Amino acid sequence: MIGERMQDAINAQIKEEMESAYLYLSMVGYFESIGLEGMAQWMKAQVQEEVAHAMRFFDHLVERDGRVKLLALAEPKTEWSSPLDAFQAALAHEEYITGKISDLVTLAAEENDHAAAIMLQWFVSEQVEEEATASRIVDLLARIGTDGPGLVMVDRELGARVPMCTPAPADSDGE
Ligand code: OFO
Repeated sequence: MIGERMQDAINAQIKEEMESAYLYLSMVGYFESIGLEGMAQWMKAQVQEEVAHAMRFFDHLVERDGRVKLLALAEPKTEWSSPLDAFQAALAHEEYITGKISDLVTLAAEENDHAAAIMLQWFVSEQVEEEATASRIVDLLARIGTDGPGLVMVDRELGARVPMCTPAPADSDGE
């Protein structure tokens, strides 16, 4: 059975992960609106990843007889001044999430919650990757500036990202 402090903190983290998904989904809309479909595709895959992160926390609570309590999500921003501005916001958001994971690790130690500590190790490594990926894209976009062909190239590269899972096509008999 999970302790109450950790249960509340994990419920709060489920909200953080879902807000990450919501923010990135808003960025999908932004990239679609300016015709950068590769970046939109990349962000769609990121949305799936964030929902999967929320589900890891959700499942951890359920497995340990905790109670899931979903909290209201904040409305995300909808406009950015450029693709670089959007990816800089994504990087800043990942840095913020890294801080949240770090707080959870500290709490797990305080509470002597070894199960949570082990589960959180995956997130510690994942955040290193999340920040590195966003940072690499920010660097690329900063280097090309507003150069049209460069932007098209980066858009094409990001569009090659494979989503975690693709929904099965609807049955032809309508089921
Ligand atoms: Fe869940 O890692 Fe991004 O936010």
